Amino acid sequence: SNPQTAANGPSGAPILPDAAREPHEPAIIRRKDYEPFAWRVPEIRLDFDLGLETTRVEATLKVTPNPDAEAAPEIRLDGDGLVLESVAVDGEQRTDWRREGEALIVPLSPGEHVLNVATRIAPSANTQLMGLYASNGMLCTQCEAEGFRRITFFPDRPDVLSVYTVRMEADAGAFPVLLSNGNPVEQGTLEDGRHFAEWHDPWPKPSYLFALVAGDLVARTDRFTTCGGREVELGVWVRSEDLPRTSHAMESLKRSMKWDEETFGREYDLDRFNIVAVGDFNMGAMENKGLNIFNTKYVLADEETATDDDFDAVEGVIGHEYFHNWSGNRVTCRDWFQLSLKEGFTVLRDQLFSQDLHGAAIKRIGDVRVLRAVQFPEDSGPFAHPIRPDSYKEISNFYTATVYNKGAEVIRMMRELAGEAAFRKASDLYFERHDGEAATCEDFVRSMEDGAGLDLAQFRRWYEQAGTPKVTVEQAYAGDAITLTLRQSVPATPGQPDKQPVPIPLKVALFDRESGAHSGETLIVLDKAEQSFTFDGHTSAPILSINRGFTAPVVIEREISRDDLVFLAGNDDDSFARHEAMQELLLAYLLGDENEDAREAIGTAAEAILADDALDHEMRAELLSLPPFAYLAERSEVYDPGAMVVRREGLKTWLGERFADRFASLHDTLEAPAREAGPVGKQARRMRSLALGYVAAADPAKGAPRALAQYREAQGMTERQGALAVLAGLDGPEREEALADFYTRFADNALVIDKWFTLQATALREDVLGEIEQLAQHPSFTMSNPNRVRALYAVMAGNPLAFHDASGAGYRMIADLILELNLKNPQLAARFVPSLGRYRRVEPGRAALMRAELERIAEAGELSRDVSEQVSASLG
Ligand code: 0A1
Ligand code: ZN
Repeated sequence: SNPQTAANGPSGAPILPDAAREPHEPAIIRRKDYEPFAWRVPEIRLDFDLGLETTRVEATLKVTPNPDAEAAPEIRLDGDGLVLESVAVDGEQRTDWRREGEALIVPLSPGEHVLNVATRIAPSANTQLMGLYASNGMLCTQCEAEGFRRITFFPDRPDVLSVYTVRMEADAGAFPVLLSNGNPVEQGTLEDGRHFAEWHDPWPKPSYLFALVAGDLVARTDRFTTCGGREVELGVWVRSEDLPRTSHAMESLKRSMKWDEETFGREYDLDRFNIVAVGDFNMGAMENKGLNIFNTKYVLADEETATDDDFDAVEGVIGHEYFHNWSGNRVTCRDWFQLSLKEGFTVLRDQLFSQDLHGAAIKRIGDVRVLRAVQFPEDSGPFAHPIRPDSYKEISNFYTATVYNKGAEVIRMMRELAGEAAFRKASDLYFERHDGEAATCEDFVRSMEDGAGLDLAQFRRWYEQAGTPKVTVEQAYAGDAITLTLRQSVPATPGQPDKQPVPIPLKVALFDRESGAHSGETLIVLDKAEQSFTFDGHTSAPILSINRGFTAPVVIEREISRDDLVFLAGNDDDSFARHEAMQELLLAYLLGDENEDAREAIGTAAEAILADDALDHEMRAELLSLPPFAYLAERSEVYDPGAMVVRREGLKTWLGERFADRFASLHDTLEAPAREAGPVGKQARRMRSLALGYVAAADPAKGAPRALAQYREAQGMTERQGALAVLAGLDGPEREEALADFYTRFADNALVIDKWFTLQATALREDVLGEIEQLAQHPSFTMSNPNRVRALYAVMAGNPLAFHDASGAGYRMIADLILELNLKNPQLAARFVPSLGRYRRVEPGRAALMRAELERIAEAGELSRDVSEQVSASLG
């Protein structure tokens, strides 16, 4: 046999380095180097002999030369950690193949061929959770972005589209359910207690959308009839004990299908749509064609165990993955630099879906809060990249808030510029033009231009430049006219020292001081470095409301009096702008010099918000919520976490004292409404728990028994968690009772135990870092489950008292975690690096400690590509 078969050691274990291990500097992949693949693979058949310890895979590829590419005398197939058994071409065993690193190269003469490659893999040993892996005794796959090469040798790139036929054979007792993409074709029993199933997916797809699931699962089933009359069988597959928590997921799926028909004219295209919930998953969920695989966190929900926010997150993620069937699957990406083509668009689609279902205002405020707390810091940090990056070392590192959330904002701006109807026309054109193709962001922009009649020449800079633009606003009032002078600057980011102006659409309104009203909104587009806009007909200087609805993802700096902000916080008819005015008041106090008047203005605005009967309680709570630490850090010139905790929590206490009676009475009177079904109950629960937090901030001795009562009498997880979040930050027997009760009550529910870890790791307590150390030793803690790791450590990294402990012990804890997970689960490990990478913005003492931890990681040797790329970017 081929001497190179020795690439597999005597026991069959590969002796080649795993692709995830990078002894050298990882190579840089560049967008400008794109070349089409030399071959097409119109069809692939996969035969799986499934087992937890060993799985055998036989792949049969039909390959033909790609007429759009330069001809090649061989085919290069990606691989990663595979044990190669045999290679055949057109039915003949071949020995003239060779390996280049992990890749398999097979010489091929011109023309059509059938390639046969047999490999073996070890799902139980797969701790990276990429490729085929085991979770709670079941087998499942994750192939995006480059996981398919861990299953079989294949051109694992999104521009190679194939029709898949998959046959799975397994023990019928351990794996009674066998699922794959598309529609089921055949199933049957075999000898020795084994069985098989065959699935066929008629829609050509890239390898990253392949999926299979084998396990002891049960399904909630339902049906959906599409607008074109297709009967679709729906299934939500879970372990049997989880079945009672699947109805919300199923209802969300049906709502998603209907909404995409009505809003985007998109109809489903298979006879089956299956969702499987998996307990061990690196991300939220995955849009595999016809077989979405989900983190259990985004499927399972009932009132006992899931909060209102959890319910909304399930619905949003179900929508997101379902919407990918068109924006991602029917039209996919040419290469991974185009990731925002599917992700930005699909995030926008899921945001609009949630807005339509539950109201636009609250959803928009929440989405912008996430953008500012996560994406803005990324955009101003060492890992800043355009929504369409120019280069990467490890693509997994680019599943970022920039590609996803800023990507969505960029498409939202096009929608704003086009108007809803024209945007829909352009979206239809995009789907029609590129159906069945692997497209680019440029294709999308061109469809927007042609379909909506826009000129987006300059707008394309949003795809090219990183960094959050800053807009300053000056106002001059003369005669009866107000002139706004706007200046924009896009900050320098790594590799992009000089920036060009971008078009910034800003919705504005001018409030008349006397009447307190405005005479309509205008959309202005700032597309130069400096530009003036004049509005006449104002008999007195009006009050400017700008970037209403957050039409552009920018930072606005304007000179505005405190009184005018108080007016807008109490009266702006755009809920986002109203919320924004309140946030500006809060930021002015929290980021400025401690100032009695600034705090007083917050009190005046809060008074009006508490007294405004026209507000629902959810919006009231939204308006009265303090900005998250991540955004305060981002807006600080030099962030001093210790001082910020004192300032922010001090403000909370001050507000709690000032409105002590009001918050106590809200907590009392909202008890009954909080038990109601529907939006009224949800709104009441939100305000009630916020009020509880203010009561406790002002007077822990009053807060603790109130919180314990809310905990004990809670009718569902929203009330229970709301109470426990407050108690977790206090001292005393109430805290201990509730935490102990919570643990025993939900001991067998992993997702709720995650909350138990999270609630304690979030607490702003003096020795929270020591408590987190203890929690890491708790028998329920495990490094093998990503949800559990995030529940403790991702939360810890966001807790200013824990992470930024002045001793540096918090930074060391995160660095140790990164090193521990580095090879075991590189993706998960790499996600923790940016928290240390933000050291440039932190006061010098802590900054030095943070940087030292990054250096310690860099010197630790054998880093995964994921961690290595993040660490070297962070060190700059
Ligand atoms: N496309 C998915 C996100 C996703 C990406 C990578 C994954 O593997 C680690 C998993 C999921 C989405 O946008 O939902
Ligand atoms: Zn997505």
